[in-house]
Amino acid sequence: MGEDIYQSLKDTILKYNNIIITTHIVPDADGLGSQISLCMALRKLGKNVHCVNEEALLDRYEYLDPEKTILSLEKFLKTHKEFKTELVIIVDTNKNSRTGLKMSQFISPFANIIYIDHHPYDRKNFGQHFIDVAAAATGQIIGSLIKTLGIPFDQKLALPLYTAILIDTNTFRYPTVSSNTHTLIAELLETGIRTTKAYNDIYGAKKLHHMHLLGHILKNCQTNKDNSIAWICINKEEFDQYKTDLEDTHAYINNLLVLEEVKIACMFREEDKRIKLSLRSHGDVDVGEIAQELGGGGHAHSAATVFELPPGHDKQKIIENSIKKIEEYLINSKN
Ligand SMILES: [Mn+2]
Repeated sequence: MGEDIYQSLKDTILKYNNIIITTHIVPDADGLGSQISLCMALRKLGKNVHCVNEEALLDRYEYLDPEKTILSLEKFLKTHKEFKTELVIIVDTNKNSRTGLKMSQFISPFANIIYIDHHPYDRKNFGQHFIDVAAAATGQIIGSLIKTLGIPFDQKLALPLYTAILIDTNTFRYPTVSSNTHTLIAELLETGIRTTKAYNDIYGAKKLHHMHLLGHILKNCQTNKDNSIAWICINKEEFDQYKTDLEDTHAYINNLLVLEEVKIACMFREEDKRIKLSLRSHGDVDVGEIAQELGGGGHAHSAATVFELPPGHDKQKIIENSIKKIEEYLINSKN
């Protein structure tokens, strides 16, 4: 994505005053950091901006949002009845439906909706979509946009973006990390944010139940015959039993990539009436392609798909079938 696209993104945004920024459901630090930083930046330009999400911000992310930019949809509708939305910006996803059931219904009627994202996109409706698949994180795109808007970084703008990139690159270890990523990181660090604190605030603030569930899940990790595929599963009952939440388990899958022979890491996570399959690789096997074959999508190193789970459906069968298909993909890609 060239500079001209940042310019047209800037031109688009500057046309409107009343703006809502949202992101995908169960948002990670990339979605949240991107919307928080963009919101604070646009407020510096005098825009009337709010971040509105399907759910309220989890306590553990509050430090990224010093101006309390994020409101749940429910709260927003109660407290901003008169807000005349002119533009909706959706970050870190390219599908309206991913913003959540209530949120996508709320957004759909608005005339001006744009997407800022780094996930591969099939280019239908292109024009409203500002996609840079080369960016390591949506936070990197937002950083470039803020620079294009001519707004200098300060610590409040920098910390959410730094954290977004940290999380989405699994601490700078994915193939999407480029010199552009590090150039931006250098500019963010020049504001004085501290790397150790930023790291510990996001990775080092887990609760004991997070550790216990992780131990339980990793203990039951399985691999196929030649150890090229490793997978873990989290059932709904386990979330309740360990008093943890979906979002807290995002990074569990990364632990599988330390296995010596592993090419593809999989995590099957039971959500409300569905199973989310997340896929990771070191980048040499394109898990985005596998996810696409299974009805989802994503990057070469990080992708996902979702299986609906009608009542009485066999979870184990979904897992077995998926592993079989992934194995077939690996065999075929060798030929
Ligand atoms: Mn992202």
